[in-house]
Amino acid sequence: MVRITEIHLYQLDLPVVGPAYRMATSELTHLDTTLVELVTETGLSGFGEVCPLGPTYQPAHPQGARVAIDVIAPHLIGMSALEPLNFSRKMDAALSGHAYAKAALDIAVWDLMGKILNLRVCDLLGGAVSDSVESYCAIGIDSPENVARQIIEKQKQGFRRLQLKIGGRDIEEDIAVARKAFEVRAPTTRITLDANRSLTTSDAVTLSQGLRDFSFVLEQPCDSYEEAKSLKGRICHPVYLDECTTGADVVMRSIVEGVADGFGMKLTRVGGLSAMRSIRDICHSANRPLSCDDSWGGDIIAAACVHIGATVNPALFEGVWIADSYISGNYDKARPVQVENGRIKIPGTMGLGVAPDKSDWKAINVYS
Ligand code: 0XW
Ligand code: MG
Repeated sequence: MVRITEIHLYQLDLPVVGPAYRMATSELTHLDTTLVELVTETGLSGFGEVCPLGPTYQPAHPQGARVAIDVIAPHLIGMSALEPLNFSRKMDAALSGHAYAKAALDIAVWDLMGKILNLRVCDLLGGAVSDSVESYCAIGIDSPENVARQIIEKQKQGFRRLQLKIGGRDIEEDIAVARKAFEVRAPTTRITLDANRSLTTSDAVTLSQGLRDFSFVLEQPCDSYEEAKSLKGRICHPVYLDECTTGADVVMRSIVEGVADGFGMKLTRVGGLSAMRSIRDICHSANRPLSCDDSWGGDIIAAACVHIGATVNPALFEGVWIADSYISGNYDKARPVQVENGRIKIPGTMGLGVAPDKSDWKAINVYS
């Protein structure tokens, strides 16, 4: 058995490169990420990360992640680095809930296990379908002209799936943006309109009926699961759930009740790679498309999304979104996790494949 003997907790500031990242519920210029490093008695390290997307995207915040990790970490010292299920059970026995904080530790144990066994995380999760994954691009709240200009540019860069942020304004403005977008969309481009929970059911119906001649996915139109459920039969577009899918139980319920046609999944929302593997298999069994994303963060969370995304059935895969283009620099300058021609290569040869330079990480605590 290889035991975990130390856990290091770090914080890093991630100012948004370029204009603010604008969604219906927030406009962000700066993010705060939390990183964990699990160290074994043999000196190997596994890394994990969680970076909430500001204080209003989800019920998660950076300070909360670090306090929750502070509660959990001491209970993990001495645990095997090769038993992610027992590792998760120990976390749940130490603190109820707080999946987003536990996710960083869960991702780190998968990274560590891969390094010990000399296997990539995607191989530990069942095997990759190819050596890279498709990415998609999110275009923030903006005018019809600016959105159209960005769509043309992103299509040239090789993106085949584009997510347009809507909401937080008059629904007729969203309809105008969408109409302009459909004018410049290439035939092979798939469009998702992502409201990030901001629409009323009335506005969601108005949007769908007003754009009934266009094909697109409507992602997380309203805040709650019940509001999404009430849209059944009243809108004419497929609905993907994102923010309200807090775990495999909600994913299963939304499939059985016919509420979700697919999912925009976030690893840290559901607890990390262990939970995401279960959700992947539920979606496979129910033939539901899903993306493998996270809210924000650097190479470590990006690599985790790529590794699980690489194992998803390509017929159901909606891509991996990463924040790389909004972050200055990479944790691993030799092997950055980046989008090229609309795709992201699976990093490295073992674990997550990221060897971070920790020189500018602020150490918060060491547990041993
Ligand atoms: C497009 N994302 C994956 C990036 C931001 O974190 C928001 C999120 C979404 O789909 O809501
Ligand atoms: Mg979304």
